[in-house]
Amino acid sequence: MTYETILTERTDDGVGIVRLNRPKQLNALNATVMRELTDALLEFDKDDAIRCLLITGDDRAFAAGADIKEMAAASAVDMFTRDTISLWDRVTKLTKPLIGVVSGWCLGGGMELAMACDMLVASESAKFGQPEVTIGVIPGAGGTQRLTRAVGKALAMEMILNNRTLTAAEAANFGLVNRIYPVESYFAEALKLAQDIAKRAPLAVRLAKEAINKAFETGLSEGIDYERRAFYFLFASEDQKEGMTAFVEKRDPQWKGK
Ligand code: DAK
Repeated sequence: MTYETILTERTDDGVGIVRLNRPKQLNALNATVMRELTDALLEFDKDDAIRCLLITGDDRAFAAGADIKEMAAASAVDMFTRDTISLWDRVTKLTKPLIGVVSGWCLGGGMELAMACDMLVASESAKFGQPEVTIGVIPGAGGTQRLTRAVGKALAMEMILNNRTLTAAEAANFGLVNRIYPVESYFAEALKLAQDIAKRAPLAVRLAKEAINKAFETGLSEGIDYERRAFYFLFASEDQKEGMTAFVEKRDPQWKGK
């Protein structure tokens, strides 16, 4: 499959990589990027050989937001009927772990895309922000909700109402980012993390991701009930037998994803 605005790559050990590729526009998310990005991620998600997904941009920008030039003249009805951002609802339902790998600008819709990932690895140069009020709108792809859950009300207010940006170190302190590395090595380190996750039992990883995400949608006892049922369900898998037998026999498990 060839794309116009993204590049895709796969490693032999189960990692699917999607790279935003509009460097001159700081990877601004136009309708084509949104469609191609979603298609590529969904394609990897249903490929049994792929166990973990990475989405990245380049050193200068993960993405500087939705494409302002494309949106500038749109009417409310245009925005409503195009509704390109709702494609992301599908991104948030991917079954495999999705790691966002961020360097440079990560703004507006770019930040919302990053927050839709399961984990974030950043370079020391990453800068996170929701600058929509500076161009007369508000975040529209989950920013007011996901950022507030991630960093709390006070900081979310400051970022969204007054364009306060976060450095990579601040984002890590607030729990938005898992790991920070120098610009020279952040991608290689993110890839190592993805390769490690790709070695884990696939069904267990999938159900663990689902259960963690439930924590954002349910009350505690409902979430714990969901977790317990998923835990019991895994005893119906060949991988649970293999994993526990391998432990007892002191060897590495061979996962089948069954
Ligand atoms: N859109 C289009 N082009 C952009 C862009 C953007 N978001 N950001 C940068 N570019 C382009 C610039 O126009 C410039 O292109 P040329 O003029 O050279 O052709 C090129 O990228 C390089 O940018 P600069 O020359 O500005 O580079 P600087 O280093 O000086 O500044 C910057 C970097 C990131 C501070 C600056 O580019 C900037 O402020 N960019 C805009 C950031 C921003 O406001 N982002 C938020 C966009 S609003 C929706 C839900 C959500 C959304 C949309 C719809 N629905 C539910 C439907 C999301 C909205 C947003 O994200």
